[in-house]
Amino acid sequence: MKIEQYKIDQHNDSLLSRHNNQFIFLKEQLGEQGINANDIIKELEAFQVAIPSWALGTGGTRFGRFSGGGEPRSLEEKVEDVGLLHALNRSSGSISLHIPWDIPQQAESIISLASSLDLKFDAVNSNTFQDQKDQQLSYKFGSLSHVDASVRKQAVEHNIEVIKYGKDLGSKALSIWLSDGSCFPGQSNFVRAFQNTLESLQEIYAALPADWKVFVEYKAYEPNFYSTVIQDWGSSLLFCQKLGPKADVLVDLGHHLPNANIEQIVATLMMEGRLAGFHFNDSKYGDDDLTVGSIRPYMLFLIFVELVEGMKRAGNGSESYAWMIDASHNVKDPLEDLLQSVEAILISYAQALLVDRKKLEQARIQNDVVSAQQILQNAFRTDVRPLVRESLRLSGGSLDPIGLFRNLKVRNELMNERGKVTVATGL
Ligand SMILES: [Mn+2]
Repeated sequence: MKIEQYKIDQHNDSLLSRHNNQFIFLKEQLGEQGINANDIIKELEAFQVAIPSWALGTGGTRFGRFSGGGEPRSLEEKVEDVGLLHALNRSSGSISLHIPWDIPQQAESIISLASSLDLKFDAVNSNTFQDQKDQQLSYKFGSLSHVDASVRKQAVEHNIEVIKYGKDLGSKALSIWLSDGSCFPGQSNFVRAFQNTLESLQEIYAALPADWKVFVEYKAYEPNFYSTVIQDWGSSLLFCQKLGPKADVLVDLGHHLPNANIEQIVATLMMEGRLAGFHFNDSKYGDDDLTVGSIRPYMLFLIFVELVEGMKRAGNGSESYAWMIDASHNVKDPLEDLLQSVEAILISYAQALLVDRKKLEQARIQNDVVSAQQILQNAFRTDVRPLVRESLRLSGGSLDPIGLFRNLKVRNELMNERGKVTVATGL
């Protein structure tokens, strides 16, 4: 299924006068504060968030999974789904593949399908957190850190194979999330596990093409419950520093211990020029993988305040980082959930762009704590949705992506095409 541009335009026409009123009102209000709405809209239009191939079907928990209908059954259908999202919001212009769940049989035909939908291939993800059918050695007790060199070798070779698939598709990065660790005290030698992992990563690093990067993602716990080899940003950064300039730290919002100050982590990594990008999601307790901005929107805003600051300091545009949604959908339509997540990201980004940085810096120098808080909260409490809608409209997207998704009965159409009982490959 493909959404025709005229359907988007027709829908926008029906919403346009209401939108214009709201947008013009906000533009004037911002103008009075010396903020040019058009500058912010330009930044929003440029912001692209990758969609992972594993987020297009219903997720699940260890207690079960309640599949919806019309889920993509193949890599082609996953690419088509991301195409639907991108047509609606013009902000989801790339797909991040997971190997071996999404091995492209013919790179050329997948590339041409993707480019017909205006999509690129983002970072490719390796998988050594589960065993595959016909796999020779098991990852039950680890992969890149394993005590047995032959298991490590197998895991290294898998990552190198993933790079090859990514190269064929035009990806520029390998993303590694390592589940290695231990469940019980005494089970693992921390230092040996670190050193084994470093050696394995060095071999993978050596296989990177010249213009590639490797993203090292950390996670505090789960599936291992006592220790994880790459458990926090510090160990991730340590690996990256030892590997070299092509390795950067990937931050996944849900991969921290409760109440971690993630915005400060972001600031530090950007100061060091070692932030690869972000996996967005939200959580209440652990790695809940909920819709972005659904639980802690103020935290997301504070993170964006640091991201904007870091980008400005480095002179980078948003395209210099890898932004991705890493969420799971247990009770929502996956595509509607992803549209909500992208909208939440754009809202937080827009709010962060409103922050008066000169005034904030002044308040800090004067130890004017009240003003500092007020400057941030004034931005956070501004309803920036008209700016986000205007940016979607100007780039050819829908003023109301979820409304149009429902109007066009996209899910019904997908169920007719693919069947009511389908299970997305991979999960
Ligand atoms: Mn992640």
